[in-house]
Amino acid sequence: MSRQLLSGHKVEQASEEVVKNMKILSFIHGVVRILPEGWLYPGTAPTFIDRISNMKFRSDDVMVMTFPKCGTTWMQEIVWTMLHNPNLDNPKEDETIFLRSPDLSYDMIFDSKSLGGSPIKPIAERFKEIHPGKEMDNGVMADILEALGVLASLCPPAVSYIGQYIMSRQLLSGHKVEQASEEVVKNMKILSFIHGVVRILPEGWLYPGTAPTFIDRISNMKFRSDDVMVMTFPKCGTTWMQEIVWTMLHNPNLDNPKEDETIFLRSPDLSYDMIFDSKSLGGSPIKPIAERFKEIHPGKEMDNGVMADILEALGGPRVIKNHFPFPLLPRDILDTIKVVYVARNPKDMTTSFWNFYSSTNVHEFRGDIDSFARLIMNDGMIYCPYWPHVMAAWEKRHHPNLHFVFYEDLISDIMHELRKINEFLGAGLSEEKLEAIKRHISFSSMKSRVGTLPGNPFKKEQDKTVFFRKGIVGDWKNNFSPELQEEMDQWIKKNLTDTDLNLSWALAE
Ligand code: PPS
Repeated sequence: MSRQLLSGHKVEQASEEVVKNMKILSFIHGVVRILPEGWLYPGTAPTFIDRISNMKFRSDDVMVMTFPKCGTTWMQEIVWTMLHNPNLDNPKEDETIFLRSPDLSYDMIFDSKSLGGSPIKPIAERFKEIHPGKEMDNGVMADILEALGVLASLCPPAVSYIGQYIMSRQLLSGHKVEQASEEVVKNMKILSFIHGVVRILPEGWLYPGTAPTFIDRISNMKFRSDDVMVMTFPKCGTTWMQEIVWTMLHNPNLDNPKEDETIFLRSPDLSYDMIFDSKSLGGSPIKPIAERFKEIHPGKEMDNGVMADILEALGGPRVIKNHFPFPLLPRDILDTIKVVYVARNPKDMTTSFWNFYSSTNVHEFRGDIDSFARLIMNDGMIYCPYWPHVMAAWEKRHHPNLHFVFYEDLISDIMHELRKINEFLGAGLSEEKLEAIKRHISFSSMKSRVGTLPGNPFKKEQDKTVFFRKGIVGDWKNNFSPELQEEMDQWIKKNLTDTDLNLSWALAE
């Protein structure tokens, strides 16, 4: 096990010898070392340390900080008395100090499981008063502190270590993280996820093992009111829409020299870090990204992801790419930023996705399109499930800050769609400018700029068609067997039953 804390520290399991020598039997979740200093703590500590990193401290907080047995309780009583009991007549002085001056390092030690199912009695009672019925397994101190009037973390993550491995973890969004089964990983036939694969519940999103860190980081991000996010399930027209939005906002006269900069930097991808894991890609992210990161933070390690820093340094309005679905983003994100969601016929998405993953040097899928499509339908491919992704956006389509568009509509009447996007963004572009933009974002024009659009990093050999492959509607017909067409039609129908999303045009005639 190794894990990185929000503080940047590394977590390692303590050696068996260290644990044995310690001769303390109650650390049933193992013992960890936190590096580089080497702090030794019970196995649950990383959860609670990350929770502290997310806490909102107040300007009138006073912390008593000590190495154990150095006078903590004495100093707590001095400070509490001065601030809350100067006349020595506050009836609260009879309350246990555990509640008057709660301990940030309590939860890792008074682990409810190792102490027979419950924290120290007055603490358990206070916790139950605050949250009747809530489990105490995830720690109690954040809630107790919050109820004291100290604003605790936004929505703390919770990790349960069972034995030596992370078996389940809670994201700031409230989602649970589980390791994907060995069978799922084997069937996926992609070798590059060296940090394993996780499922994020309840929807069951399948992502590389580093994803939880980055999803939590997004939960803590400060979005700006002029941010525009392009959100899609992969291969549904993300890059096309990024180029449309970026051009409208930053290059309406088609004379911005920045148009020659790679789209990775002009429109950074929130879901990049989990995929372009620097370790699985030989030690460094895609070159221009690595270079930009080094400019921003000379000497800083890239192991912890690069995107948050690159985004932070970007001037506005930022055009942010993102493949994560709404349920994994901050719940109120549409109150702050604008989102353009692009959906595409899942049959064409599958065709594009399979072609891409069969021919890139990033994540090489070793299998035919039938097996790939079946993985998509059975939620066994990375980024799946597809439907909850689309439906979560579809349900929000009337929100004034969400623009929902189908790839197929972009293909069938691009001017009509450009006008709508122009209005949604408030870009105020003339018809003439939109006509010029239409030419600039055409498939052939974008393909000719493959060097700045995401062509190069993916190539196996010099091949422009890996990314800009066909750019048409209905290519599934050239790739699907009749059986696969039928299976996908049934899958589409089944998933749209009881919804008001009609994709009859996506079915076989
Ligand atoms: S990714 O990797 O998920 O960001 O890919 P994404 O950009 O979503 O999807 C790639 C597909 O979009 C097509 N594309 C376009 N189609 C029409 N017009 C333009 N300008 C355009 N730009 C990109 C691209 O060709 C991929 O689809 P397929 O079907 O594979 O050709």
